[in-house]
Amino acid sequence: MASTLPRILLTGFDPFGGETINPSWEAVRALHGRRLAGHRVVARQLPTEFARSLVVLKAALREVRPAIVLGVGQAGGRSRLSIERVAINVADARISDNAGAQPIDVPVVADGPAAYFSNLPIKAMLAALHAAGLPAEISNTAGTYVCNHVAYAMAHFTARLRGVRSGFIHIPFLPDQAVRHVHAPSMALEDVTQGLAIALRVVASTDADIRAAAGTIS
Ligand code: PCA
Repeated sequence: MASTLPRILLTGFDPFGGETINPSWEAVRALHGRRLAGHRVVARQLPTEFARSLVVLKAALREVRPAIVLGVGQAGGRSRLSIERVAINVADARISDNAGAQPIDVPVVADGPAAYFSNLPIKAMLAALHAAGLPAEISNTAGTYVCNHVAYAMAHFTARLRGVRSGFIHIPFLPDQAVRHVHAPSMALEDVTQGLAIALRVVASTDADIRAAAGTIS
């Protein structure tokens, strides 16, 4: 790679669950090669498959050697850019993945810790998104499908690497997907892409989070 800037590994997924596109891949590929706060963005697509997603992730981590890792995934039905606080050590698939696998109550990493908190400045990211007029939220569950699996693995694989930080953002359907999902909220690709760039700029320019309430009562 020509650039000597520290790198951001930004991942999106291929389509799954009957969709023909995955907005996460559309958004992250739009940022591939971009320079953000002194970092170079490298976008990679992960398969929506429990087993192979981690193989591709591991290879990307080895190749890119990122300082920052941000996973992005589609969360149809969510209305906001959804910054994940935590990833848990369980796979419980409601639908088969793209390879036909449907793990039920299987740990992501045998003998791994129950969960990892994101070590990105999630409240500062949230504040920057809101300041830019983009709907965003802190989410306390990334689900139990391939996204949580990848978010957990990102944290686990990078936990031993000094200075490497990782996190995950779920995004809504795009408008043309929502045409086929009555009542499902959607967000324009330009807004998602801009939101990811804003969030990454915050991550790349600060270690410290801010103190601001963004929890839920239930
Ligand atoms: N969303 C799924 C997996 C791939 C994606 O984009 C999830 O939320 O688990």
